[in-house]
Amino acid sequence: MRTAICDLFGIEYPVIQGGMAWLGTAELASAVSNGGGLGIIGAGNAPTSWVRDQIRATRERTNRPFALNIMLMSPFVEEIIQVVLEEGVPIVTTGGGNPGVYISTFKQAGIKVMPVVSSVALAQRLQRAGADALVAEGLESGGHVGETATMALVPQVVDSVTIPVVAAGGIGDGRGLAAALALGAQGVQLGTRFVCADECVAHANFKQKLLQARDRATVITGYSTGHPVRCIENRLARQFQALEKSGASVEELELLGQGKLELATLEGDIENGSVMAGQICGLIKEVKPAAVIIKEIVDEAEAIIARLSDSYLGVRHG
Ligand code: TUI
Repeated sequence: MRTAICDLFGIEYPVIQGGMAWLGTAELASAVSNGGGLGIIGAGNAPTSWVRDQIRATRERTNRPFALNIMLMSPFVEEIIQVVLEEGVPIVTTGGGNPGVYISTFKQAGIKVMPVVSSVALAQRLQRAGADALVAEGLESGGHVGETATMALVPQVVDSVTIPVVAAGGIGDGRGLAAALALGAQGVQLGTRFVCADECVAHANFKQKLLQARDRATVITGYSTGHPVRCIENRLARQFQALEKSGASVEELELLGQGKLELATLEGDIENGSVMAGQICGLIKEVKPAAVIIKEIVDEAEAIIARLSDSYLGVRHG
């Protein structure tokens, strides 16, 4: 299964790992890249020293292409860009904001840029600014979310630009990949599914929480802060929602959220921490190696596409 995204990034399969804060480490990114996908180190709010170490550790574990995700709400964005340039990171993805002003810096250094967008307007602006590809992320995804669902967003972004588009949000298996290709995307990005990879450093409690989750396990909190976040409903989410309902200030809400992602992902406090996860969490039944996750997604999508190509679909469904 080759698409324009495979050619653009020099990868085998059009399967990309979301650049998750705390969880997109060298272990996971290199495992995904070694499995034929594109692994992404998630810079999140981490300081530059951590980011530099992860880039070097990824290089020690793989000689295949990998990317770094820059979370644009981080206080360290400018310094992280310097690290990207110094370390010669081949591909950058961005999230949580408009990376327009930084794109020419990356392009001049020969770095490929794939911003995450949740609207047609930003997609068009970033194509004009020189982006090589885009991730169109629907509100089914975990963490920071936009307002449009993947099924509606992807074809509209695809129609509005000429560069390749990767679909994200609500994709957890080969059916999602086949559907994304049907919508005109050239690949998929999955975050939540890769949390339950063997190589992901998420605490066992965090992985277990996702394995137990069902279709309606997640909620969106933080609409009133301007940074809505999808996470598993737990004590923290309910506390956050109650505080929002009472008309709490953005400062108060942000204070409650501080440090809570690390608390859940690494310390394993899945009641008082922020268990960011997408709506596909109910699809995840097993923790397995990243390479197996990728292979199964690709094999399943290929089988579906072959079946859908059958001249009379009814024969298989009788
Ligand atoms: O970035 C994400 N997902 C994230 S970032 C994150 S870290 C975090 N930690 C604590 C609180 C909040 C976040 C967790 N999950 N996804 C990519 C994404 N980016 N989705 C939507 C956007 C986006 C939003 C606004 C992209 C651009 C944008 O631009 C606004 C503008 O200026 O037009």
